Amino acid sequence: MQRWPGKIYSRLYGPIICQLSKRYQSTAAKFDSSVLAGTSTLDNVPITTKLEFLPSKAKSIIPKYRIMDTDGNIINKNEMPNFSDNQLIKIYKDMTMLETMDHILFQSQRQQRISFYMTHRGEEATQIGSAAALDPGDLVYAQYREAGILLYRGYKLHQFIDQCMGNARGSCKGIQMPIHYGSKDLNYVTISSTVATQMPQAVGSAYAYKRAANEKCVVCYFGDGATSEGDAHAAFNFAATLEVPIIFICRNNGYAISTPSKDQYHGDGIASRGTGYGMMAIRVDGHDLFAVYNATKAARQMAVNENKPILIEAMVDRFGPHSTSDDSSAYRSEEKMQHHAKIIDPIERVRRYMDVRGCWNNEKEETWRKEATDMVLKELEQCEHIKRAPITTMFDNVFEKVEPHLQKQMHELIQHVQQNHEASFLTLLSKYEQSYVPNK
Ligand SMILES: Cc1ncc(C[n+]2csc(CCOP(=O)(O)OP(=O)(O)O)c2C)c(N)n1
Ligand SMILES: [Mg+2]
Repeated sequence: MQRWPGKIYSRLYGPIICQLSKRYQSTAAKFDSSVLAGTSTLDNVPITTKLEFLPSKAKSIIPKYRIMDTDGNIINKNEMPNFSDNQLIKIYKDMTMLETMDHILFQSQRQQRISFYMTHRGEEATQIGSAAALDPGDLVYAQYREAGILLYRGYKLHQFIDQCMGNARGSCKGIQMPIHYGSKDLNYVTISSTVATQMPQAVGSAYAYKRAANEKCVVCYFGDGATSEGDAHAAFNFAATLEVPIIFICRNNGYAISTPSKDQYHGDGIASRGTGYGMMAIRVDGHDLFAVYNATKAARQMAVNENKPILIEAMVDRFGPHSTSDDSSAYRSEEKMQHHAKIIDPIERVRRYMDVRGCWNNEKEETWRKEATDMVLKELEQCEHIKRAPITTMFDNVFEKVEPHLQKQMHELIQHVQQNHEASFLTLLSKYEQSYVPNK
């Protein structure tokens, strides 16, 4: 039975549709009726006389796409990307450099040289594999556990360490917590660790890219935990309805800090949500460098050529704790995790493949590992000698200029500093550029 006779329907909705389509035309997002094929509308829903609810679970679990097994053997040679030896070596060096940097910076937090850190161990293939498939001009919005993309794009070791130390050379000048990297030159938006806020922002940028028709896309990384935030829903829905060139890459590592994914969702993970929003989706083995690369490459092509949002769910394991503030042994068996990690290690897998291919060997491995450690340790020591930005830096960049009420606060702060003569305070002050030496 048709609810609204055609005439009434068009009298009621005609002007609205007309206005909407005018608005669409005025914003470059031309209305295309084929977009709605497979989308239910008031007119096209078929009738059934059978009282039947859709099941809460799909009949089968979505498989994960993999082309390299855990021993580094290529199980589908037709799908193997065509990397040169040099490309592979660059990728492998970036994966292992990330591991080295993680190890040393994690330890340096324990030595109180930096205040906080998050490691990427276990997730290297998802990051470097996707980064390798993107164009350097594609805009990245990351969550916080994605330094591998910056490393692949050429962010320098001292830039990571300066930011973590919060020194005057760091991109945030000590105003942000460690690991909140950002680089305009490398098209990597500064991290905001308020979970999922990057997601709707990324869609906004993707809409701007669509309007600019610049043949680039936006790539938005997030964790499984982030998808429980309202912002994730807003982002997915706007991306699908506005048809924007964006790749959503979910790193599903099974935990949001200590909360396991069974407390985050009861459906088939994140990939299953694609269809609900009208987005293409794929689940990949996030420990398989080549599978992640292929999925991202294909997603990029669709995003850029067809203005489509694509969802990739990478199944990964976070080998270490959530951050230096976490003790993961409190909620999972570390023994089991480390045993599992040995089997699925994404770095070992690439290394085994390269050994067989003949472009890597034990000798090269030993030399490179030593070189990588020396490079990080040397930079760490040098970065430590750089002073912190003046304390008044905290008032910069809050507004376009330092507003009168902030100027007042700034003068009060300087006065306070100049009146404090305690020895421990003076030692602390000496670590800052322009220390506002106390008045005698
Ligand atoms: C809005 C908000 N709520 C809570 C937090 C605290 N928090 C920081 S990370 C995190 C877990 C996020 O988990 P997930 O998205 O799966 O990323 P993962 O750490 O596993 O990479 C939480 C709850 C936050 N930063 N922001
Ligand atoms: Mg997680």
